[in-house]
Amino acid sequence: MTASGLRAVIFDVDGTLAETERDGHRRAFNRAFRDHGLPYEWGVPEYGRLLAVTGGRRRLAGYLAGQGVPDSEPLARELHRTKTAHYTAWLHDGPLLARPGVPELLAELHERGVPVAVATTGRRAWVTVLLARLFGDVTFAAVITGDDVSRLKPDPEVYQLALHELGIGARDAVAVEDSPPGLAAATAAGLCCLVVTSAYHRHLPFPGAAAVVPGYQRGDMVDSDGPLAAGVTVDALRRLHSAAYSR
Ligand code: XBP
Ligand code: MG
Repeated sequence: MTASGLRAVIFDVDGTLAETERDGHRRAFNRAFRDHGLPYEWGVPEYGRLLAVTGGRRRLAGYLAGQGVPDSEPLARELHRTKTAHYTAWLHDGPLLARPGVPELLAELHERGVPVAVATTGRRAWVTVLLARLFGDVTFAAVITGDDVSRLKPDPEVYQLALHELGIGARDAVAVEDSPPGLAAATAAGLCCLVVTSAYHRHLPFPGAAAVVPGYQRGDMVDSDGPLAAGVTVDALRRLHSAAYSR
């Protein structure tokens, strides 16, 4: 069976569209701990390990349970509410940038008539703020967030919903992810997935990825003969997509 062509590109948000974890989410979690009078502070390497659990509230609940907090769910819920408020404020005013090459890629996808969508475990309250601030002139054909699913990545639900909203099949799209749980979610949904590694996930294995690159731009590429040698362009995504189905 051959692919029917590239009909959409579905992007993860954290780590993929912008480097948000270390200075955005992590600091917002730490401010929430302080606001609630708790003696916890997540350092940079420790937070990298905690990212194995997707979803801020689940991350908190697991951590609190590990600290011996009995019945950690209600406290995790409250902390997460505070964290989301801090993180949203940072998205409004903080030093937030898209990853280099992302605005150009989104513009090229628009010019070439390829719809774009978002599939993230993050909460809608801040996802919309981030998208408006960084990509205010981009129309996303679907934005699926952690509020829309009952199971977070690595479960494929968020990608299945995005495909449903786009009205296409898994073989019609490419997913772009930065992390192992994100890749697992995309491939479990049947998608061809390009991994553009982010700071926290640079040296991890990505089994099943169509390709793994450290950035979007030509200068980021290490394999000069690969399909992505000129950077992550629409043509490169099309080549990756058709190669995924011709093997
Ligand atoms: C990112 C996440 C998110 C953020 C926190 O995973 O796991 O949970 O760290 O956001 P991915 P919330 O990039 O794979 O979607 O606090 O809003 O959950
Ligand atoms: Mg991510």
